[in-house]
Amino acid sequence: MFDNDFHPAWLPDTALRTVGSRRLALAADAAGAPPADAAVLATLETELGRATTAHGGAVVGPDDSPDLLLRLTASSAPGFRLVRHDGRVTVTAASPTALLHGYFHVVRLSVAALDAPSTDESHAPASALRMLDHWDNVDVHPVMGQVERGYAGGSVFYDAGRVRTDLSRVTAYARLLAAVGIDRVSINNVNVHAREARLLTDDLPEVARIAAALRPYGVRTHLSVSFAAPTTLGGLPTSDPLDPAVRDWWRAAADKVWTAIPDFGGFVVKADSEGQPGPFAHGRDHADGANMLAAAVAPHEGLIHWRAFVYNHTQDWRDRSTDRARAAHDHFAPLDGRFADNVIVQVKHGPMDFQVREPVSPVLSAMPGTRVALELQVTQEYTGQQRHAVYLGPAWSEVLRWQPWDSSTVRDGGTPVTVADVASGRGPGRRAGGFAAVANVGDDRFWTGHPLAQANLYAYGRLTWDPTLEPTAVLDEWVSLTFPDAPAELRAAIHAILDASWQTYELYTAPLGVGFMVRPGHHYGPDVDGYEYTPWGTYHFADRDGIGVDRTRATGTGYTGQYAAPWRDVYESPTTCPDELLLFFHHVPYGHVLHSGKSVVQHVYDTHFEGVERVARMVERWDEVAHLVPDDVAHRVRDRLAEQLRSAVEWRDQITTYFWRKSGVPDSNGRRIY
Ligand code: GCV
Repeated sequence: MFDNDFHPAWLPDTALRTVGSRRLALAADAAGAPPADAAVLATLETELGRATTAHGGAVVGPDDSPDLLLRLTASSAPGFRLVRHDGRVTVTAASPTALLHGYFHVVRLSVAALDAPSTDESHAPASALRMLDHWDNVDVHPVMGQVERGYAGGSVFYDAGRVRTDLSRVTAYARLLAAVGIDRVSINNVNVHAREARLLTDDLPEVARIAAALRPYGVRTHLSVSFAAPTTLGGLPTSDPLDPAVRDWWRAAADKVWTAIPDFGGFVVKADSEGQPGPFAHGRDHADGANMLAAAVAPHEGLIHWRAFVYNHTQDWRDRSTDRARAAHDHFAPLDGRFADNVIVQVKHGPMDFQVREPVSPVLSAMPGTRVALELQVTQEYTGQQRHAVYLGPAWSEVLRWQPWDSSTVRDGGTPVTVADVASGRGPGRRAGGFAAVANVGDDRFWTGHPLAQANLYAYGRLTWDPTLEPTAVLDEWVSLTFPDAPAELRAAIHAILDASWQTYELYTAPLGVGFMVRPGHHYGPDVDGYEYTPWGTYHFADRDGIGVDRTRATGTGYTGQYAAPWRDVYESPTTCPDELLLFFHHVPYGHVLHSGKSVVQHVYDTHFEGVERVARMVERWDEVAHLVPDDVAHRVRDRLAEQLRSAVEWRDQITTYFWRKSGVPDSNGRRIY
């Protein structure tokens, strides 16, 4: 159901109160600007009018003593500059989109931006590329529904097999994204089914309509394409990337796309992965495939986001030598240096698949001669599906701050290189690949199903703009904007519920980095052996004596060898491996003693009981403050928390029972296990 009476998320009119009560001015000449720039300048005018009309301020001329002046300047600097002097704030930027980001920065800081002491600050994003990938299908897919791994209703773009007639909500979405600095959106599923493939050709005018709805807020459109399109859409006998006719087909297809959408961003490709076509079928490698597409889009300065999520999904579970965790590195690291400059290899943050706890993917540090993007998952596929309150900011922050090398690998300024630096082009190697993430919105009234899941989308934007931000401070920003008059007790309760919610989820689900243990297919709720005898390569190898995957060089799959020092050695030994990743790297007896001093099995019992207790406290905290938010928010959150508690109990009972039955080791605290 399409609810056009949607929640304002972090931009309710009350969030504009401070800015809107002032004298605001825009100094920019739209005459002669390219259409995309002119569209954003028109938006800025609209935004200033909207804020001042609602809150009693005025839009004035640049020379009429405005309190806030937004000025477009000629400069090559990215981002925007904010100067506060003599009680006036001037924001300057070289592009209308950066100026818009600067305006929303002032909205976010409110009084702190307008009424503080004099300052002169420059604000630029860590990377120029901050993208959201929608896994939206045009048609409702018989198994995956309209949005693959979508937990917020239908698509904001499509309905009943076509692009929506009314795209006003897409523009409202772009506004929310602009307020957190996201400026690229890929609008269809990376699993490109027949209906969606046609977006590239027959339905291009419809894609142009979506691009027109996103453009006013400076958001550029990208498309996922099928590598087999020359055959399936073009009728060619092959899609071999080295075939001249295939190259011509893609060149012509790209020309048409950019004719229809001059500011189009580029293509996203999932190739040779989970049944999607790719270069392997033609005896070519992924550099051959990506570079062929790169050549087609290069005349338009387009980008190819080529996903590194390539592994064997038809593995024999009996075969313990094949390790899915190794696959991306095995396929891509040897290709380093061969990708064209406009190819970005997009790498999931962990080697498996967005589990609640994984080590950081070794691919991110293995390709210094390649533009590499970090891929996160905002949609909560494996983290409670937006029925559980799980704030992912802290999880992403850990990944962004992780240092793939020892402290001798430094960036300018001498600080050790982090994953965020690698994605931002500040690591060893060449240019930035930036950030991408799977989106979590749908046509739900609250955008995200669970109203508190809005905070994840907000945090993705803010943390990829500035990866050094503290996730709890980002959450605080979200609360201030979303609930502008939040009393201290509401703010405290939301922090109490969300700050450590990622760790809470980890406590009651798969332990110590072992991953999965979810119900196959939909991936919700516990099913400890659900994936154990399947072809998907996601095993925990529990037997009567122990559990975990031996990924060591000494006796296991050798995966630890894909890391640079010091991690290759830290992970190699159970003595130095961090507890939270122990079962990812090692098969250990149930009695193995963790750094915490507890045995593995007792840790499993204790964490699962504690996890449920924590969720019970989350429910209580919400009940105490629910009267402080609008009724619809109060009820939706209450319903979701009730489901989270039910589900956490189920997880606890299945996991503790499983470990008790396998190991025969009783809980030293004598709690009820079945
Ligand atoms: C779009 C996981 C998900 C799939 C998804 C895939 C991917 O396997 O379960 O639904 O497919 O990741 O990232 O391509």
